[in-house]
Amino acid sequence: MVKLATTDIKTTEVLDWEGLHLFHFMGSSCSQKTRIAFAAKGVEWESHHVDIAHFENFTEWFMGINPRGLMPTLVHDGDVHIESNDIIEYVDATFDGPKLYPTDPDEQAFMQASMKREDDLHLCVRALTFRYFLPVEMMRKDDAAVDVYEAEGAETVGGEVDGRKAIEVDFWRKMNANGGITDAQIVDAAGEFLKAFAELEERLDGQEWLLASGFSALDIAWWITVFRITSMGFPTDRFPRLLAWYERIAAREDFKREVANPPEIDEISKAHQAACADAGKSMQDVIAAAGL
Ligand SMILES: N[C@@H](CCC(=O)N[C@@H](CS)C(=O)NCC(=O)O)C(=O)O
Repeated sequence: MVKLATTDIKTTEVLDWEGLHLFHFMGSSCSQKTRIAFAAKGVEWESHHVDIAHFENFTEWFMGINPRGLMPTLVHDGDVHIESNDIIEYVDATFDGPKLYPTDPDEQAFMQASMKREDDLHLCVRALTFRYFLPVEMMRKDDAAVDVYEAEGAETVGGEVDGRKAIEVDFWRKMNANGGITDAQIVDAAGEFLKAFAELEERLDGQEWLLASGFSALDIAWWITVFRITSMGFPTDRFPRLLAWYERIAAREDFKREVANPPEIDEISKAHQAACADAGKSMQDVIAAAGL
């Protein structure tokens, strides 16, 4: 689990905070995951909404509590935890309520590996999102904002020199240099998800949830990814068991509530996807042109 060392934290006022504080952004998939998990757990938390569309995560204050500048971030009784899957695991272990992590050692090992697989694909989710969710001019981080991001925050996470921010900076700068997310990035990301979804499809053979023992944080984490990319046109229907699992969960109010967009954003998003399709560049068009 990724807990910050005191030396990583430049915004020291949070060291005195009591209770459970979640820094999150409405439309961030990783934030959605944690909010769904917290509701499933039944924990009370104080909300700190950070508007990443207006670079509020790049400010000195926020970078002072998360040197990676990413959502979500948890402050619990003065300790700072980052990384969505780790935050869920920490809250599951710390609070009463329905268990979201398994007790069986084989399931624990599988879950750890599968949560890492899901997290490792985050930049692929991001590539698809930044191309297909909204027009590039609404999504891009201009170079001046990236300069601020690069300059702020500690260089360490958990007391160790951290390379994550450099990966993020590279993503944003490449996106600016290329005028958006390229077809090649879409093909790479979609190819990764075709492989990952085939694994999930196999996992769901003969069982209702990703763990045989029942609903868990693994279903929450993967569902958010499946939701995000399916809603932008990824061909999840190539995987019938995964699609059925996805639709069953999609009908739940606790999931629907956390992934709902404001109607005006939904409208722009739909119009953007329609414009991509009109130009012969929908996600499915780009994938098909690459023979996937
Ligand atoms: N591995 C991290 C990924 C966190 C992440 O990349 N969060 C996105 C939102 S889903 C973010 O904060 N992006 C920053 C930005 O768009 O400026 C986690 O699971 O928490």
